[in-house]
Amino acid sequence: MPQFKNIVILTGAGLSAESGLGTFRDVDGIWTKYDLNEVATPEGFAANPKKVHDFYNARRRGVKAAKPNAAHHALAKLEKEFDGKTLLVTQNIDRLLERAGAENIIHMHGELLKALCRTCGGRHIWEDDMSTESQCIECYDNGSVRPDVVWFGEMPYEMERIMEALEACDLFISIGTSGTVYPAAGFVAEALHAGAHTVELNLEPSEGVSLFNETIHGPATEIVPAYIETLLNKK
Ligand code: BV8
Repeated sequence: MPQFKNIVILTGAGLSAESGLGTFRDVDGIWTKYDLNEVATPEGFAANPKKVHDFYNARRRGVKAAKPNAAHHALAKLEKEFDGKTLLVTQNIDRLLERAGAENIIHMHGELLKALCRTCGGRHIWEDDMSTESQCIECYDNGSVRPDVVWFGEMPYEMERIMEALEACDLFISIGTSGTVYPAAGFVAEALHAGAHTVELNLEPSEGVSLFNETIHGPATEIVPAYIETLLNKK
């Protein structure tokens, strides 16, 4: 395997599955229990903000109780020990990569432990339940805050920085994502176009599996630490 110098890693809900956080499209996934149009779109929030707050309050409690698993820790170790550049681009809205010690992370779909104020545009840490009466801690407007997550139909965060990183990378690793949600699902094609080696680490083949040079299937807590060991031990 060649010596890589610039790694971009995309992660999805499968990375946090073994920490007890639900995935979306697996057999008992979140979107089998909730209609995403009602709880993960601006229109759904406008129609019934209480329903959306209840949905995210339950997930926020789960995120706070969850612990990083061996895959999160392996990614933090890669970031520390790899003698090149690494960028973690996560679709997940938990903070398990940070809690495992990773630092260079882009939360392209936002963060559940942050609030976004629709009045002043302020973003700040928010770890408690949120409601239609919650007050923005910056402008003190009541009822103006929403979870700082990217809903369907909204532009993911830091897309320019992500595209630049994909153009410059020589290794693209996709972990725990079904490859169904765009623009994230299109990143592997960008990396391939940039000449990167592409690797899928997932429980089962994703929708984009044919675009990966290398695919390893199994639970993240087993295949991610093993793959990262090979990367770090490569001479
Ligand atoms: C955009 C955040 C444009 C909140 C999420 C019609 C109208 C509007 C838009 C569209 C449309 N048609 C298509 C679109 C685009 C749309 C889209 O892609 N829709 C899909 C459904 C077709 N995308 C968007 O709307 C995006 N925005 O396009 O904006 C725009 C342009 C200009 C100006 C303004 C706007 C925004 C998408 C972001 C939506 N937000 N979530 C929240 O989390 O509640 S999406 C949601 O899906 C999560 O973020 C999640 O991370 C993401 C992707 O899912 P995965 O992470 O892949 O999870 P999934 O369950 O699917 O798969 C898990 C995988 O893990 C599986 O493969 C499984 O095998 C594996 N696994 C399970 N266990 C393990 C495991 N692997 C390893 N180990 C295990 N133990």
